[in-house]
Order: sequence, then structure tokens, then C-alpha cells
Amino acid sequence: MVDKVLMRSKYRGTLLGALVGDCCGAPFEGQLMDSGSKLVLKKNLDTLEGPFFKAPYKKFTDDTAMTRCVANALLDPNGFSQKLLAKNFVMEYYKDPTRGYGAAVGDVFAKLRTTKIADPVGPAQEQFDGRGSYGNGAAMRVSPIALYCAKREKDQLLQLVHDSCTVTHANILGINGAILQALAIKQCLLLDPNGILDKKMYLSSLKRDINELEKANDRDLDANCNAYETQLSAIEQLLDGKVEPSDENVLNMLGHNVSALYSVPTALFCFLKCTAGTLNIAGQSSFRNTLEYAISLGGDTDTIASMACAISGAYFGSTVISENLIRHCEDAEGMIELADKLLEL
Ligand code: F2R
Ligand code: MG
Ligand code: MG
Repeated sequence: MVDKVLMRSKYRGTLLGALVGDCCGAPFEGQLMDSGSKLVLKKNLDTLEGPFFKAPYKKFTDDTAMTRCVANALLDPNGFSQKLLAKNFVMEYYKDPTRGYGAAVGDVFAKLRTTKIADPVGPAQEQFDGRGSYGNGAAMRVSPIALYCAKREKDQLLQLVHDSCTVTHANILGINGAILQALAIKQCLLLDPNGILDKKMYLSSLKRDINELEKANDRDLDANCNAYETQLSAIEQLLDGKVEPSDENVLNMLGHNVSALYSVPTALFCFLKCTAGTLNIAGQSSFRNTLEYAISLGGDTDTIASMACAISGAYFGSTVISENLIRHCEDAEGMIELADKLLEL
């Protein structure tokens, strides 16, 4: 049982986790991390978590900008709609297009703006010669939907995630990645962080859901008919020691690039690897280790850290996130406000 005080903390932890991962991971995005870079990262995080100093201010990127758009669409008094979400994305993008958006998603926003959002999903369907984007841009922004659906039926979550994805990402791999991320968060919201995290049970529940999903849409997936299930099996192998969880093996098996298939399972693995399967008396170090480990893998660091820390924050709650670190991230207060409003819905 999770009481209201803990739930508030978990809602805040989810959105603050997403923000902190994005802000801290962004400077390393696209890098291959050697031992020198890992040391820089560790010192960087130690400094940010240490005694507070005014600068530097860590700017958030597209991951957080779009997460806020999703949250605001859910909170709208007229209710969520794809048209409203599209409008939020377009307004946010043109307010500040320099937040490191995906290379192709700007085309969707341009078409949405030119057509005055006549069809909120049309431009996304035209991406990549009609195949749609399989980037992780829909998964990286999905956390508010997991919060909104914490106590709602799974079918409602699936529908809402689908509708939120297809405004920019029409490819099934982009959509299923977002569903996996939302289910991973939802499950954590309902778990007691003072108990024992049963990783096997947690993973098999996700696997069951993903298997059902992939079976239902296997005609669209062609050769990738069990793509996410395969990645979840790889996580199991890395966690139970059947395969040594060296960085090399993790990157070879799970990946770290901007596609949803090769980043969402990686984020989930980061959370599970850094969180004990025994009594978690040291949630603070688990959260920090998740953040540092996710970034240390290199590649799409802001997004993988943001997704991993959103899951960790959903499990532990916001109390495990260093207050000084939070104060260094752009508009953390805004994220707390959104989390509290989503809890009240
Ligand atoms: N864009 C980035 N990082 C690049 C460097 C940013 C730099 N730090 C800066 O500040 O300038 N990060 C952000 O993009 C990722 C999310 O991307 P999203 O929203 O999914 O965009 P898009 O363009 O739809 O997809 C990303 C790329 O994936 C490839 N791709 C997708 N679908 C494809 C398909 N069907 N066929 C072939 N390729 C496909 C393309 O290369 C897309 O451009 C996050 O990392 C976020 O942080
Ligand atoms: Mg980004
Ligand atoms: Mg990224």
C-alpha cells in the first residue's frame, strides 16, 4: 500500500528524476565515454550535489520541454486531445527550437504549424517515407501519462500513450518503447520502496504486457515481431549474471542510441542494475548510481538518464534526489507543480 504522502513524493520523484537525468546527461550526449570522461562525470555530479553555489544553471532539453507539454495537455480543463498536444509541442518548439530536438521531428512541427493542425497525426505519418519515426522522442516524454494512469486501468494507459505518441511518432517501435517506459513507471509507483524490489517479478510482468502487445501488432512489426521482448530477455541475462554486465556487453545487447528500441530497455536496465533486490535502505545512492551509470554508458545520455531516473524516482520518491542537484536544474519548481497537479487529477 502506498499512502498519499508517499504517492506525492513518487509523483514528484518521477518528474524530477526525468528533469535531473535530462539536465545532467545533456552535456555528454553523443559522447563515447572513456575512463577520463567518466571521472569528469563523477566530479561533475559530486560538485552539483555538494554545497550549493549559484552557477552553473543546467538547461533542460527537448526531453523535458516535451514532457511538460504532455503534462499540460493532461491537465487542460477541456481534457487531453491530440490537437491540444500538437499545439503545445508547436508552441514550445517555436518558443525555443535550440533545445536539441531530434533531427527530423522539426519537420512535423513545421507541417503542423503550416496546416494549422488540421490533422494532428498526419505529418507524423509522413515521416521517413511513410514509415514514421522510431526515435525515442515519444518514450522520453511519457512519464506524465504514467502518473495520470497510476490508478487507472492498463487499457486507458495504452490508449493515452498511443495517442500521445502518434502526434510525432507513427512507427510501432517508437510507440511500443513509450508503452514500455510508461508501464515501467506505473509499476514502480505502486511498489513500496521500503520493501524488497523483486526484479524477476517486475520484469516478468513487463514481459507479459509487452508480449501481449507485440503479438497483437506483429503484422506491423515484420521482422521485429518480438523486438522488445527480446530486449527484456537480454536485461534478464545481464541481471542474473548469465552474461557479464560489462559496458561492452550492455551496449552490444541493449544499445544507447536515439532509437526507442535501443534506449528504452537500456534505461530500464540502468534502474534495475543500480537498485538492490534486497531492502533498499540507501535509496539516495541507488538514485545517484542510476543517474551516473546511465550517463556513463554514453550515446543518448540525456534521454537514457532521463528515462532511467524517472523510473527510479517513481520507485523511491523525490526524497532520494539531492536537493542541491535539483536546485541546479532549470525550473525544477515547475516540475514539482506539474507533479502535484497530476496527483490531484
Ligand atoms: N537530437 C538529439 N540529439 C542530437 C544532438 C543534440 C545536441 N546536443 C544539440 O543540442 O544540438 N536529441 C534528442 O533527439 C532524441 C529524440 O528524437 P525524436 O524526438 O525521436 O526525433 P526523430 O527525429 O523523430 O528521431 C530521431 C532520429 O532517429 C532516426 N530515425 C527515427 N526513425 C527512423 C526511421 N523510420 N528510419 C530511419 N531513421 C530513423 C533518425 O536519425 C532521426 O533523426 C533524443 O535523444 C533527444 O534528446
Ligand atoms: Mg534531449
Ligand atoms: Mg537525447
